[in-house]
Amino acid sequence: MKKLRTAMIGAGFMGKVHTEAIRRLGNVEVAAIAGVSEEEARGFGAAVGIGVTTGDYRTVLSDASIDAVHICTPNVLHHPIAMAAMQAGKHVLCEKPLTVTAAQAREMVELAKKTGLANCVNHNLRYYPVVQQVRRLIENGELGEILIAQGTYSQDWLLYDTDFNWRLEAKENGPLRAMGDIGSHWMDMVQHLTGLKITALCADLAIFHATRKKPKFAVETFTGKKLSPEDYDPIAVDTDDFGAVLFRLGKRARGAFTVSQMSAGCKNRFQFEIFGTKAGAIWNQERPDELWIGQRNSPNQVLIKDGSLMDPKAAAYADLPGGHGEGYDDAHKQVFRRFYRRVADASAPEDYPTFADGLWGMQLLEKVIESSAKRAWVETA
Ligand code: SOE
Repeated sequence: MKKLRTAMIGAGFMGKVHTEAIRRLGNVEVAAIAGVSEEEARGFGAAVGIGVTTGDYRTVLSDASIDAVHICTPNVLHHPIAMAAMQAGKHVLCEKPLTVTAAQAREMVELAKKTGLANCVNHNLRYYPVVQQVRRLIENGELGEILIAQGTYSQDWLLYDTDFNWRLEAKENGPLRAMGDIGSHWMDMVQHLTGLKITALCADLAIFHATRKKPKFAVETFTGKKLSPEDYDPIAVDTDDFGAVLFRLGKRARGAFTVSQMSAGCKNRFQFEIFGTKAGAIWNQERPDELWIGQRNSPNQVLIKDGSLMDPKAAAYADLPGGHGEGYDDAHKQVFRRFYRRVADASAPEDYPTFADGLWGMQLLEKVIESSAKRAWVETA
C-alpha cells in the first residue's frame, strides 16, 4: 500500500505530539517539517529522524508529493497557512482554536467545501475511549434528558508572572487565550457529547497578571520553569488568564464552566460533569481511563476503560485491553486515523471534528468576548 505523505508545519510542543501520533498510524509518513526558522525545523528533524526541513512553510506546499499538512503554529498563522495549503491542493488538519476570528474560519470552511479537501480541527479530547462511552450512554438515553453540564479546564503552567509562552500575546495568539486555548475544547466537548448547541451565554474574563516578564528568547509550551531573573523583559498582558461562563444548552439544559491557566496543582485538568433525568457522568482528563457514573437509587459506579465491556461504538476508540492505559497521545492517534481514512478515500465518513465545528467554536468565542465586554447575557444564534 502506498503511504500517504504529510508535512508538519510547526515544530513546538504540538508539532511533536502530532508527529509521534501520525507515525503510529503506519500508513502515513511525516515527510517534511516546516518550523518558524530553519534552525528550529532542523533541530526537531534531527531529533526524530526527518531529513527534509525548512523555515518556510511555502516550500512544503509547493512539493507535489505532499498529500496533507498539519498546522501546529501560533494561532494567527492558522488561517493564512490553511488557505494557502488548500489552494495548493493539500488536505489540512489544523490545531484549535481554528483561527483568531470567525470571519477567517468561515473563509476556511468555504474553501474546504469548494476544493472537497479533507479538513479537521484538532479537538482530540473527544476521542478518549470512556469519553466516547459517555457519548453513547447519552445517545442511548441512559442518562435521560440532559439537564445540567458543568466543569472546568484548569492548568497551572502560567501561574507566575515569570511564566511565558507565545499564547500570552494577542498578536500571536488572538484575543482569547485561556478561553481560546482550552475553553474551546470544553465547549466543543459538551456539545459533541450531548448533541445540543450552546444557545446563549454570559461570560466573565479576567487577566490576573496585567504585566508579565517575557523571556528574551523563545520558550516552548509547558517549559518555562527553568529560567532565571536576568532572562526577562516586562510586557503588558492582553489575553485572559481565567474565564467563567454560564450557558444554556439547547432549549432546556443549563450549565457553567471555568477555564484557568493559573490554578495551582491543576496540570491539565479538563473535567465535565453531565447530569440527566436518570443518571450522571463525570470524567477528568487527569484520570483518563476512569468514568464516574452517578445513580439516584443504586450505588454509583466507576467504569474502568475496557473495550470488551463497553458500547461497541465506544470500544472502537480503545486499541488496548483493559488495564492498559490510553491517554493524550492515543486520543490524537484516533483523530488522525479517521482524518487520514478520509484523505485516502473521499467517501469515508467525516467522523472527526471539521472546520465547520471550528467555525462554530470561533462564533462562540466571539460571543464570549462580547458578553464579557458588555457584562451581559448574549444569544449565540
Ligand atoms: C496548552 O494549554 C495545551 O497544550 C493546549 O493548547 C492543548 O489543546 C491542551 O490539550 C493541553 O494544553
